[in-house]
Amino acid sequence: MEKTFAYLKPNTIQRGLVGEIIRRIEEKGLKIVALKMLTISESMARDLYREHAGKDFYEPLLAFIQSGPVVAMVLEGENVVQRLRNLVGKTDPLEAAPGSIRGRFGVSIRKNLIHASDSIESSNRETNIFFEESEMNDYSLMNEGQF
Ligand code: 3AN
Repeated sequence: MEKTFAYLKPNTIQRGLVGEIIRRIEEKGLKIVALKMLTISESMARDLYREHAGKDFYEPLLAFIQSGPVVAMVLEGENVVQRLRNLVGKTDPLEAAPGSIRGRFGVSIRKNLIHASDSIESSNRETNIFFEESEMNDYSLMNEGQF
C-alpha cells in the first residue's frame, strides 16, 4: 500500500494548529500509521532538504525547522502522496488554493506549516530519516475505502 511522509513545522506547534491540521487529515479519510513529536537535528535537516543545498533559502530553512519541535507522521492509502499534496496546497501560501492547509493558514513560504513528500521515492527516503520500520502501525479505519 502506498505511504507518504509529512511533518508539521515548528510554527504549526507554536500557533496551536496541530489538532486543526490533523483533524483535516483525518476528515479527508487519510490513515495515519505513525506519529510522533521530535526536534530535528542538524544532520536530519541537511539530509531532508539536501536537494535545496546551495539555494539562498537553504540555511534559513534549516535554522527554522530546527527552531522548535515538529510532529512527524506517515500516512497510508491509495494515491496518498497526491491526496495529501492536494490537501496541503502549493508551496507558496499566496498561490495555494484557499481551501488547502497552506492557503487557509499559511503566511509565508518558509513557514508554510506542513511538509508533505512529493513522490513515493521521496516519501521512502524521508520516512527513513525520521522513523524505524517498527514504528509503523497496522490497523483498519472504520469505513476504510468508503470515503
Ligand atoms: P514543498 O514543501 O511544497 O514540496 P519545496 O520542496 O520546493 O516545497 O521546498 C521545501 C521547503 O523549502 C518549503 N516547504 C519551504 O518551507 C521552503 N522554501 C521553498 N522555496 C522557498 C523560497 N523561495 N523561500 C523560502 N523558503 C522556501
